Amino acid sequence: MTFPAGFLWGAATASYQVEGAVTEGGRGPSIWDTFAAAEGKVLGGATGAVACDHYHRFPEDIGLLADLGLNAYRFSVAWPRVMPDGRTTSAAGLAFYDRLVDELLSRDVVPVLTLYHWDLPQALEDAGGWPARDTAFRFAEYATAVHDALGDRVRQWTTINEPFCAAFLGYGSGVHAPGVCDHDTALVAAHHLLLAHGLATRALAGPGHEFSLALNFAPAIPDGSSPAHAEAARKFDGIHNRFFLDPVLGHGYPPDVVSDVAFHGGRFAASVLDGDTDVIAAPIDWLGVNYYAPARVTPLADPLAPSNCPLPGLRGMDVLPAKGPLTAFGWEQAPSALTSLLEWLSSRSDLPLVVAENGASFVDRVVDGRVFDAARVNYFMEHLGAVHHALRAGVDVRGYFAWSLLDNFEWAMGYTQRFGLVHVDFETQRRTVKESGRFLGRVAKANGLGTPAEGVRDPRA
Ligand code: IFM
Repeated sequence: MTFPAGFLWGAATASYQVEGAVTEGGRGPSIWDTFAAAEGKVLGGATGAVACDHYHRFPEDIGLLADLGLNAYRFSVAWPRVMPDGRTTSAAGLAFYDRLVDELLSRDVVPVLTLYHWDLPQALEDAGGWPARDTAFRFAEYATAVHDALGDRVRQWTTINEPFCAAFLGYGSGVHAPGVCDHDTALVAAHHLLLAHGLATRALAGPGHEFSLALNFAPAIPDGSSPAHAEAARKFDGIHNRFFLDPVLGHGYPPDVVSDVAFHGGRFAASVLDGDTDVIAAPIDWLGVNYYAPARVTPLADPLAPSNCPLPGLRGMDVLPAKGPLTAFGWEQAPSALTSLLEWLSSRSDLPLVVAENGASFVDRVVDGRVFDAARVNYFMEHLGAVHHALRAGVDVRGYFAWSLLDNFEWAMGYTQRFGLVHVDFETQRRTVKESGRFLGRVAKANGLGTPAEGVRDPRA
């Protein structure tokens, strides 16, 4: 497999999952600090208070990434570190990211900065959170503050990571912070997250920078070939994928999905004000594609029957248990669905695509100072193969980011799911590079670190 010159080969993390140091440098509390502190919300009562201690150990971590041969690091900025109360900028908070970016550049690693990966300042949640329209405007101010501080060195910007999870898991099923269980509220939150993306993209747009957002896609695979199966797939795909993608591509909310969700009480429709969909369609430069697994769907006899899948408006269909081989999380390994996803996205828009997250949790053991995670090596081999298939079919893929650089705080699952290229012993904070990290680094070094072909933009420039 050869990949295009200039391809971004990276690994990703998110602030709350790795940084720790939740009270240092004046950082304010986030919704995840509050949620994790509440009993029974996170497995084993785990929190991100220490996590990977990346706040103090980032030079070592960036050194590991660079030494592997990767050329890009996708990280997120903690809004409550930069604005402890959600509104007032903290110089100490920004200074941390200043040091982080300088460290990356000194190691020739491209910084790919995500502005929001779920750690909303608690003060803004107290003021209404994402269901409040004002939060979108506060986000644009926060984005501007970060951009003013780092825009001279950071070229690649992602506004929001996986608005699906922030809205539907945070305010719908309640398994993520802030733990609200109300589908109507979740739909309004989703709209405000997309609005926040558009407002920030408009506010920051300018020469020399590239903007994106990262959506998590779950391709719907019908478990049969009847029209009812196709309809089940339409419903799942609609609320999981197109509800977020279509407005960003400038098509507005998909009418079939809007009619599916209408029975929730109509607060969603009322929250979409004139001009909002134009804001959400602010031009971006590439789309971040987060892919882990497809969903196998089957119709129910009664099209109005409740679904076993807790998403707004989903009725008349169920999601079936994943088919093997599975990851430790129980997620299906289906690399070919990644190829079809990339091809489908490319058929819908000319935007360049970056696989912004892809990876798997497995049970890893350190033996004699090494981690032979053969299952994860195989996972990366197959999924890179899938990306390569898409490239050969003419899809414009510009990069691949493994989730994650480090084993880390896996949200409601605490520290029980290890996704890292680097093993972290959470007792000692000792890092051990896994075989999969070496594998990915070897592929990166053998590919795409050269000068882009004529006419191809160098994402690192
Ligand atoms: O850990 C998460 C990440 O924060 C967002 N995407 C999926 C990953 C694995 O669950």
